[in-house]
Amino acid sequence: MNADVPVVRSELRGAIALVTIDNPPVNAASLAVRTELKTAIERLGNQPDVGAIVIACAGRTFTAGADIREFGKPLVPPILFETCAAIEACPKPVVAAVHGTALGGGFEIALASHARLMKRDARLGLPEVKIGQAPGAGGTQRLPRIIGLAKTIDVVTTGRMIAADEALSLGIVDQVVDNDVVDAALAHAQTLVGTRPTRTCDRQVPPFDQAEIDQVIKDVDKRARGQQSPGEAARLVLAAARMSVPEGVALEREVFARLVVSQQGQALRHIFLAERAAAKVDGLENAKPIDIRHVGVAGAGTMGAGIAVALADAGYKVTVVERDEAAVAAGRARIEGLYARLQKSGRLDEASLRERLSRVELAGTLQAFAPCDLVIEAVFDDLEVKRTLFGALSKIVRPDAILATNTSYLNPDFIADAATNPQRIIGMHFFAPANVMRLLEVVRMAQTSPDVLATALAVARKLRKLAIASGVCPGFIGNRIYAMYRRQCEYMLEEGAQPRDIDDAMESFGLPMGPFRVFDMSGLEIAWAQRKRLAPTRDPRERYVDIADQLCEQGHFGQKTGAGWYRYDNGVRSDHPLVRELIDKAVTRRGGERTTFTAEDIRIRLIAAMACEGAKILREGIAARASDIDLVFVNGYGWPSWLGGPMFQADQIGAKRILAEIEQMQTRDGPGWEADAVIVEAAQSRGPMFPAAL
Ligand code: 3H9
Repeated sequence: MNADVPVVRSELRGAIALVTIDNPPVNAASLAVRTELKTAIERLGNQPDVGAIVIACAGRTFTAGADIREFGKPLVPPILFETCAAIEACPKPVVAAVHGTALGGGFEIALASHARLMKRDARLGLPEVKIGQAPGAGGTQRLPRIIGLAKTIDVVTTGRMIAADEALSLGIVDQVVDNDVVDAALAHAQTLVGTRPTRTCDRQVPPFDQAEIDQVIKDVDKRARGQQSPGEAARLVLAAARMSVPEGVALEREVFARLVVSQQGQALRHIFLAERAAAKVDGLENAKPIDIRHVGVAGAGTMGAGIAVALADAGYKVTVVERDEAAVAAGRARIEGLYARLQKSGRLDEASLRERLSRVELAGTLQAFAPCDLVIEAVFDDLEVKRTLFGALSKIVRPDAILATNTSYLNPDFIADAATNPQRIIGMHFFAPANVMRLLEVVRMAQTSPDVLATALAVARKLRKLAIASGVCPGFIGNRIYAMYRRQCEYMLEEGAQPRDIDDAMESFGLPMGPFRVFDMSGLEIAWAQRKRLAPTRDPRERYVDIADQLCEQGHFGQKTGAGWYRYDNGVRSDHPLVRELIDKAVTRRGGERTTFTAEDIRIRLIAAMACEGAKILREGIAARASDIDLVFVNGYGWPSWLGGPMFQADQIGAKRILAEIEQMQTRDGPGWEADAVIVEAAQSRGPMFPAAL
């Protein structure tokens, strides 16, 4: 933004001053906005020919709140609460005209105004917790004076959006408007000329039941699972019951200042900005996405069924093909089962269920794919099976129809090779359960055309998935890094750690489940099959731990067989004596020396392993940015967003310590553990290895 161009303009419409914030793209309350808005309100409030004021925003939305890019830098006054205080104190009535979304500080500007009008399709919200903050410009103090403590706690701790009908019924807005909201606000302001402004801070918090509120706050802490900001926000709301607005706002500022520099605050802002960055994929400047309406899914196993449901949920017509009648029937049952579960959980009503199911047809012949614009294969992960399928599909679908492979480990270039016109082939790597998991790795192959890549990204958006563009390599971004994480987990067993030590360490760090619990939940047999497949090509110098193979040989396939890395009796997990025995033998074979690992040793070693591979992935151009890797782990591997992802965490530990770990891996664990130059250089310069998206 050019510093000389004003971002707030005002004009007189008769006795009403219209103040318009114009700070694209989302009218964030930057320093210039805060300053100019405060100055305009103070000036107009004292201008004799002004009877009332309307605050509106230009462009697509009302203000989206404080400018996130200013966070973490020294705050330059006026800070937003001062601008809000000037609005509330204005001697002339101030009316907010909300369109688009009024979020965070944007909603707080509206709350400080004396009246609020909103467009029917507009939404309000205090989503600060999602970026690791609590509202800091009066939101936790003014909103409870309008809607009470319990409802405000819900709004500030979930960060959910409030639609117009709800806002009206809760008394947050004075009017919901179908036509031009600025015209309506000007008319409303006219009716207020000469009246005394009604200030929210003069209102009392409605009566409440202290025991009920205490319980609500306990529930918030439990649901937050380690994230600080929801609890902080809830406690600020509670303060509104015993403090004046200025006192409560002073407390808000203290909390805000603490959270903004906290590691969680930085991590969550990094993730927010990382998502925006991930949407910008190089090489698509002139690409034209193809219109996709009808999508085929080859294979109706767990993955195929989940993909079909995700597509039907997004409104696509879906054709699912299985090899014979029995497989078609099983596929149909699987898809109906997924929907039945959704219905049982109350997330889908009968009418929507019927509507979605009506979009899905199943067939026993590949010819059924003929009218499809895109076919996604989710058949058995075997190169020849997939090549045969792509060869056959090339003859059935239109020459411009896109073919996507959902392979996790095979080289998609070899699959593309079997099709005519490989420019239209792409990888779409879904994560199970495919109708739930947000991550979609979109794999750009050597010959994939930009239009096809742009189309896959557009489909991902329609599926409400987070698409991360990946290049071709074994395991793509996520599974390739995860494999190195897994290897270090197993190496630590061979050095004397128990699965529980490693799980406890990673769970106390913040992961919802430690690695060995995850392995048991997913099942051990797929990785076993993969290891057997790769055995002939494995580098003999590579350190290899065979405990998992031995477990599989003894039928330990994880939770579903009652035993894996742990024993499971009626859902109760306990250590398994066989696992201990295999670990003891492995330690003895390695010389008998046992290492005692602290939780910190384990955490740092595993993050170093991920950083080591992540740096290589970046060097090879498989991932465009380190923040894309973080997004993969947050959206596909259960990392809570408040940890910011493994690359972010590696920099929190620091390059020097990470390098020291990797150097040990290199001498101890054989090839594959060399530190990339970016890590070595960062350790020397004490700079970051992976600059965050902040
Ligand atoms: C707050 O208000 C604290 C206060 O209580 C107290 C203060 C003292 N700042 O998402 P999009 C950028 S905390 C700076 O793709 P959409 C975004 O990075 C704030 N920039 O568009 C992107 O930039 P680029 C509470 C922001 O239409 C561009 O705008 N508010 C901000 O899909 C377009 O964004 C929030 O947490 C910002 N606040 O969605 C709201 N917001 O083009 C966060 C966006 O360079 N924002 N940008 O990549 C959102 O939820 C969505 O952006 C919004 C638009 C719904 C507004």
